[in-house]
Amino acid sequence: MKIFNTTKGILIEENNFFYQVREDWDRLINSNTVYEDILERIHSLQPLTESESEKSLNQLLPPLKSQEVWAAGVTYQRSKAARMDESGNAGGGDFYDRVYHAERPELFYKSAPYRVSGPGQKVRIRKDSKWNVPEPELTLMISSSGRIIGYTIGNDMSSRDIEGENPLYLPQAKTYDKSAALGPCIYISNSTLPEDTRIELEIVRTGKVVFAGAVTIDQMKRKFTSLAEYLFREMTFTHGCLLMTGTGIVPGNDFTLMRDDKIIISIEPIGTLINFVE
Ligand code: DO4
Ligand code: MG
Repeated sequence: MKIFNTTKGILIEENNFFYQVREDWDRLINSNTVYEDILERIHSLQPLTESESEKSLNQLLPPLKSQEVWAAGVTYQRSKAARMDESGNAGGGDFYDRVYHAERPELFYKSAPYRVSGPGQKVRIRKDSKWNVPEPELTLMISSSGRIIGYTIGNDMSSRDIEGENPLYLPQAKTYDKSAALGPCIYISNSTLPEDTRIELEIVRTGKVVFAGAVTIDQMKRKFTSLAEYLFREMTFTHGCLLMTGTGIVPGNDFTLMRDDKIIISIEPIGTLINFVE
């Protein structure tokens, strides 16, 4: 089942049929039984026509309302290697190696909901940065009781020169207007995602693919449940929250994003998130 947030309200896709649900996003999404709750409700609803659902799907919003966005870092070997490389001169390399092997994960605040870009919207690179990449990340939707109830796709836009200069600059490298993109929906199922779930990234510049990469989630060092457990240890999330789980795809050191680049992130069965660089 997929739950889309649109300018016209909430849209549910189940078995290739689309339904409009009149409900507040925060109330609908923040339930450990959201899958069962919705199944029960849509039985009494009339599916939308093809043109009605197409119209709503053209007006997608990021799949959140009051939820904060958090992120985990250095959860894949590739991320560890890239950070150690970029921060070598600042003496920060060792921190990344240590956090990769430590029991406690790296967790950081990524975005307030109003700074998040949705499907088709612009993401930004900072004006005071010269080295920027998208980070394609499987993102967990977690209920206020700490339970993982669904998945979406996240882009954790990052300024590599700023975080590489000094690890203490991480919040500036990671958190600024339109530095987070999420979508296209919250995917909900009563089973967990298969180990061989692939995260794919493609970056297109003036019609040409200038970077492509992929990783499977079994390459991740940590368990999703453990990340959620650490996040909820000393914090309450009244409306639940979203947690990006780290990147396993980092372009080579000679790559930086440019204005108008198209960033395409796909994770089946969730879908594809497309954004453009402002
Ligand atoms: O520690 C720096 C950030 C790591 C990160 O965002 C990632 O691994 O995805
Ligand atoms: Mg990241």
